[in-house]
Amino acid sequence: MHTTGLLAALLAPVVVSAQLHELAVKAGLQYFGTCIGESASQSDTAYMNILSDKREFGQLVPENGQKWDATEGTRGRFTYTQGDISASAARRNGQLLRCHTLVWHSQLPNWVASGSWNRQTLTEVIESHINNVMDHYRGQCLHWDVLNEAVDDNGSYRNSVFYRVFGTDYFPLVFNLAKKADPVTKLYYNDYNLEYNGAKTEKTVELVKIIQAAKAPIEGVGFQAHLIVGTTPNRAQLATVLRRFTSLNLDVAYTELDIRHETMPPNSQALSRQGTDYANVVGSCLDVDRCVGVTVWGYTDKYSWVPGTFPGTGAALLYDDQLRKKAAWTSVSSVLAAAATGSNPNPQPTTIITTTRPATTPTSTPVVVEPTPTPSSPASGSEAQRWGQCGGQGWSGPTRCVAPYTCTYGNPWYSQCL
Ligand code: 9MR
Repeated sequence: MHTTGLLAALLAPVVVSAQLHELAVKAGLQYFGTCIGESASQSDTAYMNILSDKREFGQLVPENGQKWDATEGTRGRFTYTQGDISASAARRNGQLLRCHTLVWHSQLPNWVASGSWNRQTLTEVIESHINNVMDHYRGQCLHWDVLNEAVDDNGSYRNSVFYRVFGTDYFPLVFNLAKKADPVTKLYYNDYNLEYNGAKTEKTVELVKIIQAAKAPIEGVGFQAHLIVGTTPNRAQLATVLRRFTSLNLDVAYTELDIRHETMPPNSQALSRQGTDYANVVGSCLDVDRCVGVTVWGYTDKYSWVPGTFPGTGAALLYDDQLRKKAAWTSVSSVLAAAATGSNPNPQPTTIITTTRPATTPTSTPVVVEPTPTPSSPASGSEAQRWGQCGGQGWSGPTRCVAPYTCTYGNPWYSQCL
C-alpha cells in the first residue's frame, strides 16, 4: 500500500456498526427500545427480524395489546392474546418489557367510560382491572405505566370518568392499588408534551406532588416525546425539564419517542434536522442521572400511528418504510457511541451544556466504536458494570456487579446491576 493510502486508511472514519441498545447500555442507560405493533408482528417477518435483535432494541412495549379495551373489553372477562404478543417476543429475544397501560381515559371500553359509578363501585372496577392484568404479567414488566395522560393539553386535569368520580383522589389510589398488585415492577406516570416545560408540565409536577403527599408509591415519569421536526426543544432545555422530575426523587424515561415531519415527503435537509432533534432527545437522557432509557414508538415509518392521526405528516421514525436506516438512526447511534466511549458515561452538568458529546453531525464527525461482541456484558472481569446484565435464563455472563451496585431481579430472563 502507498504511504498516502496507508495514511488515508488510518485516518478513515470507522463506521459506527454497533447497535442502539448495546451502545445505550455502554453509554450508561438501561435500554434502548421500541414499541411493537401487534398486527405487523403477525404478518411481517422482516419487521420482526429487526425488532427481535436485542443488540438493536433491548426493550419492548406493546403498542396496544395491554390497554383496557384489549384486556377487559367486557367487565370481568380478561383476555391477554394481544398483550402476550409483546411479552412472548421479549421473553423469546431476551428483551426487557415495559408494560403499558392500566388507567387511561382512551381505549377505555364504554362499560367503564359511560358507566354510572360512585367512588366505591369505580374503585372495585379499577382494583379488579389492576389486580388481574398485573397478576398476569407479574415478574415480566420492568415498568408499568399505571396512569396515562391524566393532564389535559391546556394544563388542567383531564375530564375523564375517573376525574369526575374521584377528583384528584384517584391519582394516589391507582398507584397504591398497583403497588399492592405487584410490589416489584416500577410504577410510572406517562404523558406527552411534558417536553416543552409549559402549563402541562407544571400541572404534572403538581400531580406528582399530590401522589407523593398521599405517600403513594410513584417511581417514575415517562416522557412520551411525540415531537415535531424543527420545534423539538434543544438538549439542555430537555435535560432541564427531565430534572424537574428527577429532583422529586423519580426516575424518568423517554417512552414513546417519535419526531414527525410536517412537510411531506421530507427533503434531505429536513431528514438531517430530524437527526439533530433525535440526538438532542437521546443526549438529554444521557445528561440526566436517573434517565433510565429511551423507547421509540415504533421503529419504522412503515408502521406508525402518526399519518393516521395527523394527516399530511409522517416519516417520524428511525427506519424508513423499506426498513432502511435513516439519517436519524445515524445521529442516535453517534450520540450514544460518543457517550459510550467517553470516560464518564453519565455526567451531571451543573450549567447549560453545549456538551463534549457531539449532538449530531454523524457524517462529518465519525465516532470510533470498539467492537462489542456481547451486548450488556462487562468490558472485562467477572463483574458486570452498572445497568449490565447479571442473570437470567440462558445468561452465561457475570452474576456479580461492581460496587456499589447489586444484581437485581428484573424478570425471569433478565437481572441487572442497579
Ligand atoms: O400507537 C397507538 C395507536 O395504534 C392507537 O390507535 C392509539 C389509540 O389511542 O394509541 C396509540 O398509542 C398511544 C399511546 O398508547 C399513548 N400515548 C399516545 C400514543 C399515540 O397516540
